Amino acid sequence: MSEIFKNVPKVRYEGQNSTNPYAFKFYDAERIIMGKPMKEHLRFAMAWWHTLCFTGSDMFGSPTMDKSFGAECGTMEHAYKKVDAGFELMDKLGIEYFCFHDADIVPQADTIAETNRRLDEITDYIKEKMEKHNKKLLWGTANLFSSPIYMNGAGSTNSVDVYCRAAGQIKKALELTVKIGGLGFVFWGGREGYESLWNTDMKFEQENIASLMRMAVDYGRRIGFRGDFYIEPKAKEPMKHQYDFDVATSIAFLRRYGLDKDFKINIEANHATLAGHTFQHELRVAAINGMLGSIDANQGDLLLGWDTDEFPYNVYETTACMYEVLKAGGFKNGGLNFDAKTRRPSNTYEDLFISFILGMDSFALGLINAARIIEDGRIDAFVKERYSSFESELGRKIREGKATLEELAEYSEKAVSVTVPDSGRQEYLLSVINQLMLKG
Ligand code: XUL
Ligand code: CO
Repeated sequence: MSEIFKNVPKVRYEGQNSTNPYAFKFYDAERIIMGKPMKEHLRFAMAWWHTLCFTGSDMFGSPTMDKSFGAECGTMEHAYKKVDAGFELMDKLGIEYFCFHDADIVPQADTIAETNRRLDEITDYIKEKMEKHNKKLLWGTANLFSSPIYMNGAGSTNSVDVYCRAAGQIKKALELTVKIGGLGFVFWGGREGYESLWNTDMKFEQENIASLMRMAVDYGRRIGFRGDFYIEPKAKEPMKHQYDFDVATSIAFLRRYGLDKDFKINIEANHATLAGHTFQHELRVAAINGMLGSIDANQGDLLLGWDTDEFPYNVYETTACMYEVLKAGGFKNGGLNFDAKTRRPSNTYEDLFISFILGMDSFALGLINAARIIEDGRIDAFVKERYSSFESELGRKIREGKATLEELAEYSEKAVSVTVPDSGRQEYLLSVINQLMLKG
């Protein structure tokens, strides 16, 4: 099979002083950090859609990138070429996982039967390549947002026919995920929301979404899917308001409908900022609820109110992210999926590789920094000390849920005086983080 990215060599770790654009400066796959190789902490994944399908078109302009890989777009030959390109890219970058939507991997046919046949055919080929190249599927998903039939949503649609079509697509995507040993299955509710409450029955729609997820879990478990289901929260875009607004909202939804044992959360950095949260906030909310599943690694632009899906370069953000991941005990089935695309004017294959190198190095640095912050211990010690007044007998009683309001009031009345709590010392802590992250 002929090489597609001829100008790009195998990318290797060369260290911080390398000036080779096709080398990792920080990502050293086998380097041990807190007892585990970097690659096992980070579990990088390639997103099929942005990497192999996205051609740079936007609301105002046509494609700027060639993703034909030498075949005519919209043909099965093209679908095969995308597989070849994807595996070459993963090999050259040392990426072991990938993620896909059903619609990413084959052109849609006129009938469902033919589309499904094409999906079977291409996943035979993908499976063969996975075995040969030692790659794994981090998660699969069904695209329930691009087709016009989903304009009012999939699980939240007002049309029972559309709802059944969505069910059929989920069924097939689950079967494909199981066929190639996927570790996860994502629900991103791109159209599960509303444009106007004046035409919307919110309760009805949310119950239907939950039923669809319940049916997916039942079927998935029946056909041998042992991985995690994920909700990927997003506040808005394309809909004005999306039901899976943020991590807290999604967890409340999962618990309300009894789905929280099968689902975890797939947190995307840019979605966090669209919800008005930091990435770290979303990770923390998931972690403290035991729901931190997987991550869509990208970065938004805070000056823009939409989903720019940039390759991450903000090392403060990647450090905070990896700190949360390490503190939560690392990934189990999840990983870091680059749900990221090169900017429209960065339109060459070379830009594509360099973008991945940027993202992988940024997360490698984040991991190194996070481990250093944990090993240094000052931050953790400070936080522990900050709450130490609750180590008293009364404090412990409160934490164990054994105290009453009356006894606390009585204690308070007897206490000599209540003083202002100790300083939060935020600036000091930030200077510790700078000191650990940025060596002069
Ligand atoms: C859209 C988005 C999706 C999901 C999968 O913002 O993040 O690509 O990750 O459907
Ligand atoms: Co995403």
